[in-house]
Amino acid sequence: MRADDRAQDPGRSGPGGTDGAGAADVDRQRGVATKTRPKVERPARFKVVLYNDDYTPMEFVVALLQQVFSKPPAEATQLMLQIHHQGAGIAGVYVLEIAETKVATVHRLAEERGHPLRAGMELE
Ligand code: TYC
Repeated sequence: MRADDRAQDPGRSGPGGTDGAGAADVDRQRGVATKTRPKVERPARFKVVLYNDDYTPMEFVVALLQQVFSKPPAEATQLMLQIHHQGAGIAGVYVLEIAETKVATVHRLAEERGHPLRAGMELE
């Protein structure tokens, strides 16, 4: 699109667009131009926390961080060691339903193998 087309482009949206939200509204009774801001709320996000324990094998945690949290191998190893040394670490940040599913998946995979690995969620 050319720069001089942009001002009249009916396709754009969002603040200042032509979809009503954020457009200047005229209060005809008082003749006062007012502006309505659209209220767009971001969904809450949750940190999925992995806790250290003395029994879950390091290799299991590294594999889980790759498979469940999509960490590249080197990052998964680093994060596992950080959890091992510091007691806990953030495996990822997600919206509620995804975070809940990640926690449940960690617990299911750990239980299937007889490991005591625990995960939890914290509001970001
Ligand atoms: N501390 C475990 C061990 O020495 C390894 C481990 C790391 C366990 C991270 C859990 O979230 C964890 N085998």
